[in-house]
Amino acid sequence: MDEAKKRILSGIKPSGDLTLGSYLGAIKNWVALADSCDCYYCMADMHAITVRQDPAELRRRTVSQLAQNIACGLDPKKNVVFIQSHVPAHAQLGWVLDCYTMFGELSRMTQFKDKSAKNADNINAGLFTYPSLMAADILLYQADLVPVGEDQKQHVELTRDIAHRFNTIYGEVFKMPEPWIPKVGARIMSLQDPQSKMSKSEQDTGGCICLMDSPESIMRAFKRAVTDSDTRVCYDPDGKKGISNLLNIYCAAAGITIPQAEKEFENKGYGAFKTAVGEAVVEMLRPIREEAGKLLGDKAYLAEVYRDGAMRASQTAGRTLRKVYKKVGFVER
Ligand code: AQP
Repeated sequence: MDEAKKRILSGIKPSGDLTLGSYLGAIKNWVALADSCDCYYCMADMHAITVRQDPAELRRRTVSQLAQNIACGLDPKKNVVFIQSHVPAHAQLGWVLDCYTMFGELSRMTQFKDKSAKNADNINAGLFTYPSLMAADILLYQADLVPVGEDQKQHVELTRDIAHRFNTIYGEVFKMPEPWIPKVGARIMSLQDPQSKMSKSEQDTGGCICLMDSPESIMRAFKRAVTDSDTRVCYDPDGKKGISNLLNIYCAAAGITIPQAEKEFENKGYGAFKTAVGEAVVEMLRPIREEAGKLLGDKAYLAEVYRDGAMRASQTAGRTLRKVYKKVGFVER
């Protein structure tokens, strides 16, 4: 490893098929960091089971997520790409950190409150301690930066609090990580409910675009996107949430700024604008869908990638775990 390079850790849980939010908020930025940083990315299947999953679907989505990551440009030779459950150190450090995370801290997490409200019949302990497992994911790799969308910032802040608490007792064991939030695409909203985040576990609402969706279905979703009764295409995240979300998506897909997009659609009305956003997204996702489709036909290659990733991730993670076990007083085997 090049010592001068910053270390990155991030992950996505295969709780649904990857969305435009996963791409713009996370994967697109991971790809951009590959040359300048030392990167670790996981398919966070252990986090996914905090909500009930169909086992066959979870397996399918985990491998499909790997194929889509590679199709998005994430080179598994330059990056360590692995499946979280293949590296037992995540669960092992997760338990230790549970013992250094306070009940009150976990109770304040917005995601826990949201998910508990949505899964009232299954408010399990894993859903509650999700942030300490996420802290383990990050701290195992001594990450400097954690690229996340806005919604995950609170969890990275809690990771820092846990690391600080542990380091204060035992000395400098963990590197202090910083959240890295993209300037564009940090919060892509649902096309049907622009007050809520576009989420992969809510795919039957019509508000979600998946990376593997057909061009026809993408166009249909954009044409039906909720806007407002005005006709002006202008950025106003408080007053015009739907249009502002579409502008964010358009700018990310077309690689232009908000003022440039506003100028382009001056006096053009919502119909033309929605069609243009749909077309820009179709073109952005077309090569990803085609390449992922090809990769999914080569299961042996994908297995080779995740096995190699698990081996490389385990080496780094094992070093931190051994240090932690020693510090807390576990007897060496
Ligand atoms: N809509 C979004 N806009 C911007 N960034 C997003 N991310 C997710 N949705 C958006 C970012 O993608 C990364 C992976 O997220 P995750 O799968 O670990 O968790 P999540 O944020 O809970 O994702 P979902 O899609 O909302 O999953 P479900 O429906 O299962 O809860 C993170 O960096 C996240 O910020």
